[in-house]
Amino acid sequence: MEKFIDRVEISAQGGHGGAGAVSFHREKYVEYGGPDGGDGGKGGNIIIKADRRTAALGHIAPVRIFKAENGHPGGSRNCHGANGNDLIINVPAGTVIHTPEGSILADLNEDSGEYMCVRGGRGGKGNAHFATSRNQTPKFSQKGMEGDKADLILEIKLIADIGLVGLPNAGKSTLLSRLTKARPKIADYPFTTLTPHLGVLKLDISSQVIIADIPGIIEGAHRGAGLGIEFLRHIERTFFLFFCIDIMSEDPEKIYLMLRSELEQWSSRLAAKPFAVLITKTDSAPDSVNTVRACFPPGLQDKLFFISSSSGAGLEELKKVFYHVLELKTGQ
Ligand SMILES: Nc1nc2c(ncn2[C@@H]2O[C@H](COP(=O)(O)OP(=O)(O)OP(=O)(O)O)[C@@H](O)[C@H]2O)c(=O)[nH]1
Ligand SMILES: [Mg+2]
Repeated sequence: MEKFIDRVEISAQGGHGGAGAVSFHREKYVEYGGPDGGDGGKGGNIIIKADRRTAALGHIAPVRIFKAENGHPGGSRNCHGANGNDLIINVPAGTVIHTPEGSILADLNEDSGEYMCVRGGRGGKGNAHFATSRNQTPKFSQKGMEGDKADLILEIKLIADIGLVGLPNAGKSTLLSRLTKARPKIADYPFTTLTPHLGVLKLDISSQVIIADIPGIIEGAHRGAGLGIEFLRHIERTFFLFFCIDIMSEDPEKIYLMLRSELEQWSSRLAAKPFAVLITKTDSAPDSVNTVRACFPPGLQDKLFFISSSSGAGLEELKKVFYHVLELKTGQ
């Protein structure tokens, strides 16, 4: 399977401006024609554009250094050099552009969003501009200017409404495949999911919520344990989180608190999102429901849901949560 590339560092440079020309008007019987060197063309800009057909950043990674076309030099007879063509870099919607230091320059959320990351250099003026009463035959012109340069980081943040958070093997991918047409890999070993997946859950004819399945998180993930927590950025924009916890876990509340604290390490905004706690795989231990329920404090009781992706038990109950998420989404 092709690796899903969701972060690339690039160097972008606008095209160099074309040089202005040094030229003199030539015509039969006119001995001293005036200067007629045209201006150089402007260097091309680089534009990063959100494009619906682009799904990842894999096409950018091997290139890394982007340079727009240079402006063409000016010609005689006041002929203006052609401008360099702009270079367009297509990226998926949801790509954030930031500096290596982390300041966000653009957030290409909309399908048609675009951001001019570097401008091409100005073309130089031709010698026609420099004629004065004291020097009617200037033999010099301006060079074109260099294009702007920038080192940038492009990062995809998937746009989902609900994020699934849980230990590896908690049943997140199974839930996604039960609720949506997405078919992430499912297996009974940890870290089956290595890259985020989205699934679309149709609620009715006109509404849907998008669910993001991400890799599992283990204790210490913020220090790099397991697959780390970098991929949490994919659920930063969700409106709602599902903490998924296997009913067979020894201490479900401890797992819940651990997941929460790992999220907190990534961003307090992420940790503050509305959420539900989904106790998964209830078919494997139907008798444990009450014991597990009792593990959680009173304040969390109305956020607890018991589900089985295998039998479908409890999934109907989730509907009201999905409609609540829809309200959060449309009411923003
Ligand atoms: N009995 C039962 N098993 C389930 C259920 N849901 C998932 N499983 C099993 O649990 C194992 C892990 O499921 P996944 O969906 O891959 O778990 P995950 O949370 O996506 O795991 P990672 O991708 O590693 O983080 C698989 O063997 C599934 O078949 C369920 O409702 N009932
Ligand atoms: Mg998975």
